[in-house]
Amino acid sequence: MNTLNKENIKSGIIKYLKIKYRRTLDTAKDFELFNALSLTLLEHIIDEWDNTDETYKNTKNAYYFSAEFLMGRALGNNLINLGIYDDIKEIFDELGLNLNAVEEIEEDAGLGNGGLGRLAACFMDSGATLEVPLTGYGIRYSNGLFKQEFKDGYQNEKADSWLKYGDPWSIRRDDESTIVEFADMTVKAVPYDTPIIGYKSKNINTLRLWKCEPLEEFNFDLYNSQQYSEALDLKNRADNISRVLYPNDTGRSGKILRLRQQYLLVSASLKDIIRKYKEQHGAITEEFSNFNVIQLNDTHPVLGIPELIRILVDEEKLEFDVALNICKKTFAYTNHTILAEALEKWDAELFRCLFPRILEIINIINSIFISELKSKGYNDHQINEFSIVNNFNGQVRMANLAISVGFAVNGVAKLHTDILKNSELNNWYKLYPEKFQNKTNGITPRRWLRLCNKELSNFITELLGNEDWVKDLNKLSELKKFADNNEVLEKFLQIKLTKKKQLAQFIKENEGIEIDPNSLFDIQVKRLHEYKRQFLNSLYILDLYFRLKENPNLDIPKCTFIFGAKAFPGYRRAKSIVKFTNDIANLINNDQSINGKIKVVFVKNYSVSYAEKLCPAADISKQISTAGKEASGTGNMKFMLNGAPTFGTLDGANIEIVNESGEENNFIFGLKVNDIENLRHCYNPWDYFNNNPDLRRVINTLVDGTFKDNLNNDYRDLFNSLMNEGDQYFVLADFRSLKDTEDKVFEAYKDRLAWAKKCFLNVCNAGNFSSDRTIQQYCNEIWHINKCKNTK
Ligand code: 26W
Repeated sequence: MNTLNKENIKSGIIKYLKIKYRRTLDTAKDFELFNALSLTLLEHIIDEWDNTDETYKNTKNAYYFSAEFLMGRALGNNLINLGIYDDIKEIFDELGLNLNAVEEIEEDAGLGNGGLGRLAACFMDSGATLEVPLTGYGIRYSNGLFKQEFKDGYQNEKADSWLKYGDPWSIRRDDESTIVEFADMTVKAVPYDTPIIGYKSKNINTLRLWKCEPLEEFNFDLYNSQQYSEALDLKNRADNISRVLYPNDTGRSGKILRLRQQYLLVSASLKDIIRKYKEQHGAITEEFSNFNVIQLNDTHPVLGIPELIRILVDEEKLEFDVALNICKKTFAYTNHTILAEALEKWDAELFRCLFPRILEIINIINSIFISELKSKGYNDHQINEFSIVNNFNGQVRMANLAISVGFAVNGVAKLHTDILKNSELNNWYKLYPEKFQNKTNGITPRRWLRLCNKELSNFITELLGNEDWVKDLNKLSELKKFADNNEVLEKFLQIKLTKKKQLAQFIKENEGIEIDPNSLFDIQVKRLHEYKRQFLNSLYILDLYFRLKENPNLDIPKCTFIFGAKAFPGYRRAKSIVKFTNDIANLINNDQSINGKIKVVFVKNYSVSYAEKLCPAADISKQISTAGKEASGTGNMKFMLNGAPTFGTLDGANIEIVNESGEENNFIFGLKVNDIENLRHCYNPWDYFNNNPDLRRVINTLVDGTFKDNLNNDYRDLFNSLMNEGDQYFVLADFRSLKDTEDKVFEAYKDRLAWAKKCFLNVCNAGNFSSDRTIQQYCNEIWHINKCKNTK
């Protein structure tokens, strides 16, 4: 970064303000400054970006195929990774400009639903920082995940127009566009490249996202004959493919759109990889897999397997067997969930309509696979379980395709991988034990500590004497020697209070609710899903409120319960839980009689940038999924890294978090996986309902008119989910244990320094949850790729 100095940054900003907006520093709006600063920085890194491409050319590269990249904002992160945040802040201060306002004007790139998409984003950061040749391939949705608003407590969805201020960090590469063919239409995939800047490194990796466009802007003949909408029809059909992240796929047309997205992603990306390979190595041979490895992020990009075979056989004229062998050495698959409904299955008939050749290839792969199973002595019943195409309903099972062809299958936390091996995918594990691996998830310490909590970062750096921990998070363990140092703990508490004040201010501005920074911040933020049990949390809070009304002297600290969650638009129960929680918040926040002793805030439009404000301000990280259901969780790691104890079940990565930081520094409750297995066949929620008056009282509010649900029967349906449909997620069974554990929190919170020590030890022990560790394991154990430093 030797070319960057104060003078040329300043002149760069002035130049771009002038040529893009005809503005000067005095008249520029925040979004204009955001663009001008971003372009100035981009200009300065282009050469290093090019050099990194060169550096990676002759070595093995890994490609992360993902339908989601939940990147969030770019500017602040890039400033941190370039190591120039403080310099830019100084320049802005000198110019009388507000850097923070410029950071805040940036829209999140919200091209993902939740953990899976955010993990992909963290992996990109770690890949660049570790200086490994890792490229991300995805889709450039014009609209990311919807913007969430509340009306009368109900969730409303609005289009997310993240591109409204431009996207200065991406570069459109028309010259590297590729053609993608569906049976009924041919489209163009245009790549947009975003630089992924390694932390204080000269390596700049690439995230390449495809935008779908028509081959021709419009049909000239139709336009001439004044059939204007018909003239634009093909354009609209092409644009629709990358218009929005995961449209509701309940109907046939939604399904078709999603399949088109998936095929667009894999077809364009594979052609790109093959073009580059041929430029470097000439004709394709089995050598291909010595230079390329593709990680499939869940089943969404699994169509890449038959598509690679199609390209190799039909276009490159390889034998089918050779093409299949190449695939077997090229693809690895990550599973992110054991929820049956999330394992993708598609009607073969849809494949026939959209890409019949792909279906043909899948059938050939399947018949080769089935002969292998027969020769191994499997019977028809067993073969049917393994079969890629389900003989009974003609559905293509994407996970089966991925596991049968891919050379590696991994889960995302120890428990999750064990469940895959021992139950969910046990038949596969017995067939191919060598394929199964665990790769516990991680988060990037750059965004999730260094950027979002500069106060704590600076303190850590001060204590350790250097910033090495940002690249080597295990260094945090060296902080343990301060765990009994009261001066350190006081300062640590002070930082927490600062972050709570900042959050309180933001919440006041954005949600219009005042919260007390001196209250206990108990935070549950994540996608809304029944298994994550936001409902259990709400029911608990309502019970606490009732008890407080009965006994105003109840011995609890002042508490603020914060929720953030988006519900899938078609997921009725999730939306009812949003409404219920908002109703509870309203009831409690407006009841003067409890003197603000508890408050509930459901922040709207939870996002990456909101998480960056919430995680550093939490006193308690709530991770209360039904044991066995949360594959890993990564929000839990973000809270831990910022010093919040986990209040959670023994599920997903919570288990590893507690192993690292000690049961005494966290609050573990509830049924364990084994308990649930044992209870499942004899579980009766009515037993709990009848035996626990407090529980009964809160559940009855769903049907006794305490809350109104616009006569949609939404609350009756929630009641039924608990009481008449067997309470699948064991909400009633875990209620008492949760409540007892909350009491332990209240007790522990009284002793300030003892509390601070728990929090501090969470920070000290978070080293293992760096995505640098995770990516290093992918490199060593799956991809077999090496560090490749850009030295040009
Ligand atoms: C088929 C459509 C679809 C798309 C996305 C279904 C479900 C999703 C999810 C939002 C997938 C997801 O985010 N899974 C999460 O992945 C994280 C990263 O591995 C894990 O930490 C979470 O436990 C898991 O729920």
